[in-house]
Amino acid sequence: MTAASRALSTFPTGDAMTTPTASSDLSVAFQLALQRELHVGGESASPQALLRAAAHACRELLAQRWADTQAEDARRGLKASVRRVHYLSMEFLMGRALGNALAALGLEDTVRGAFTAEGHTLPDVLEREPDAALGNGGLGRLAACFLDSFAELGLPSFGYGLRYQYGMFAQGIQNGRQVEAPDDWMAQGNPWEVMRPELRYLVGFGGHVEVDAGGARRWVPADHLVAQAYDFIVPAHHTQRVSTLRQWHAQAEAPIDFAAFCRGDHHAAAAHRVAADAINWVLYPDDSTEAGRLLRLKQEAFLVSASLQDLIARHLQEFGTLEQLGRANAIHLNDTHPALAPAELMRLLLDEHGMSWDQAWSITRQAVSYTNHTLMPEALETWPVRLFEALLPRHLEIIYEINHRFLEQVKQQYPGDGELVRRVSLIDEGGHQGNWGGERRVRMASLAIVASHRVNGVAALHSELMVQTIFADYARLFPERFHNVTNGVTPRRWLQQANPGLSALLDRNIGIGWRQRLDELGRLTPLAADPALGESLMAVKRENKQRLADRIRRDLGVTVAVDSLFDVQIKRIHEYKRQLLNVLHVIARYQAILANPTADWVPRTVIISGKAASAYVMAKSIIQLAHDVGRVINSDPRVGDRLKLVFLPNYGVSLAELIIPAADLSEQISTAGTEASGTGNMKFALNGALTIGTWDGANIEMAESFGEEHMFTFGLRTEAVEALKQVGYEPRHYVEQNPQLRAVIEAISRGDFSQGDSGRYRALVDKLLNQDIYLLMADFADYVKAQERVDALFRDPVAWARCVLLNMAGMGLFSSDRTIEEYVDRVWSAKSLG
Ligand code: 4GP
Repeated sequence: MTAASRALSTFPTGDAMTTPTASSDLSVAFQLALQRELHVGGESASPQALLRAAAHACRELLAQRWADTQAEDARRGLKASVRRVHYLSMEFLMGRALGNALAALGLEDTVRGAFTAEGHTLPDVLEREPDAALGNGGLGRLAACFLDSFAELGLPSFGYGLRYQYGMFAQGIQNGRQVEAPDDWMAQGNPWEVMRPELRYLVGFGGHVEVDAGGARRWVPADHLVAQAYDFIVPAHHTQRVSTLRQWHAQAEAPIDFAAFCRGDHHAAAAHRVAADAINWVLYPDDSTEAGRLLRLKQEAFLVSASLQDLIARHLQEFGTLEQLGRANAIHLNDTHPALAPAELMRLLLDEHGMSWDQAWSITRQAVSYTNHTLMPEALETWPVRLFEALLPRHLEIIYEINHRFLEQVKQQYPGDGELVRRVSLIDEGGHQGNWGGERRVRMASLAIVASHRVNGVAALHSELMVQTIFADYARLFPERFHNVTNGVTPRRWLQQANPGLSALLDRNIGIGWRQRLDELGRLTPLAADPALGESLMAVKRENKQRLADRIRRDLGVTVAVDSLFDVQIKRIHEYKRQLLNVLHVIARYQAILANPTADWVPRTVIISGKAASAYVMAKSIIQLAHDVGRVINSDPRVGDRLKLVFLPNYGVSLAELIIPAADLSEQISTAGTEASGTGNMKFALNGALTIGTWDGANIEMAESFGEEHMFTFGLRTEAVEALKQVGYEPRHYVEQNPQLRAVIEAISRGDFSQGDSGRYRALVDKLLNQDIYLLMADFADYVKAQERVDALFRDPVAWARCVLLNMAGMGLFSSDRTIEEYVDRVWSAKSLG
């Protein structure tokens, strides 16, 4: 039995639930909703009206499933071997919902027919739905995949997040430069969410701590906000179960100051309301200002407090007392953003529910677990003690007490090691100069580790490096706490929904079992050498490429050759992910084509997409360079179809759903040891792209699964990267030694791609020549060689298709269902509590 099928038999399946005749129910609900929409909106059914009608209709059906799921989970109570999981995340990158809901409910055909009757196609309507882009990148999308697997596996669970009014910014391009605009994704409302008027909690901020006669401490906040719950329901595809994303919306306790209003001071009357709204305005307020930092900490505290109050209320309702809270509930921190949770849980248990410290701490440690998603040191959040004093004074006291008790243990275990104590303390005592002017700060990752019973990384290499580097001291203190759970992606969205052509091909050749148990893709192995299957596979790929080519022509006015090799890199723009290395290769290829135009070039279309953080100057410069280089190459008649470089703006989930099925080559080229896992790498391989990649993140486990000989690996490995840095890395040396690389750098410096403006990329080139901390210069030559191997294989379509099939055959492991199974086993199960 596979992991996933075992899970399906362990967890509730929803079999006992009433099974509505979904199609006819939906049809009726849809017609009613449509009539309502038409009545409101005028005579003809616009795609938007159809979208709203279908969403409302699905929501009705899902609401019934939600109620059944909750009732089933509540009945199970403590008898369950699986605890209810509360997944706290500041980001959920959900994307569009309608396509997924229709597929899960089995209603695509019904709705397609209804839309056709109104004169519109299903894809046309689906296209109108805005992405719910309430996340930044990998960890937010992972959280969305997890909600899907929670539902599919029937895991009792809640995802908890914030209901941001504006998601990640909308990226526009002007003269090759990124410009940011608000992403007003709810401008037309959000037909999916269900407001829960009965679920409202007060969250305090500021104020002071009082001590009563008995010595008990109590927080008296200066202000309160009301947290209002909105639910988004995520359906399973093969059972009646659903999972829930509960998002908190902040409201002022008194929406207006009526006295001020009557005085005519409308500004003052609305001040509370504006302060409350700020919590929900945007994901990641710019933290370059004090006000921005304060708002971010407030958002984190708000998410944590509302979620834990909700959990406690539910637990009390089901169990009557709190003693078993830690055994019955897992509280998972998706990175450090919700790392205040242990302090808030302690506060609630101590101050609001009168528990002793020891009991509260034991419950907290049982409940809490934490995933780290990056080794980038700048991502390890710390907050000035000063901000805590102003905003969360009681939490700060609790953190001090946790720290005191923890450091006492450390001193006992390692007497006399003051350096260790300083390093592991939850408080950075400051004193050293740095970005923060040396002030005392709370280390959120340290709090998360000390308060958790499990800490995990997201791929084997990352988990290993995590305990060897950033968390080495803690791993020495608590070796049993650290584990690995390699990421996965949901095959529902990323194969079934994004690639119906390939899904149908798989159904015909290996049956439909893979849709529930992805490891059935292994059945492709013996079929991989079948040229007829290879041909059908490439025919599906060609259709997907055509769709993307049409989109590129529509959006960018660039015509790309469908039979060229589609070489794709889509992800956040970051120096460590090395989009720049990709662009350098494109320039080298361009120069080589010009030097040798009659050679037998494999035509290539290089496609890049991704957003740069608004304050990240170098990342924005890389975007501009990609545009400059693309403009020159794409309009050079000497090159023609042999090479194109396009940058698709406004990367997001739905754009990825279009691009990934069309890729031949997946670029996963981070410096070894920097990409925690990657999940795009998995989506590409699942959709029949080969990978050119470094020995980094989950690339390694993918290569091990389908054979390293079936991946184009290149570059220094982690130990070699470290060794090179140790001996003193000199990027210039590589440029001097390699005429091809020198020519590329010189062309950029001369202004060949910037209309002679030789200053435009001076900072970028200087950084490459003098620092190059991500070792692009060192890896360039090997990267170019790997690209030549790509060309060679692409020239042989039969061999290429065979390799693609073998890649897919090895991708069964990388389902988020398997990942969640492992979380249950290693992190969330009652068993993990010992
Ligand atoms: C990302 C990592 O960069 C990526 O490698 C990983 O696959 C993903 O998390 C999910 O684990 N990290 C972030 C972040 O998104 O904000 O640190």
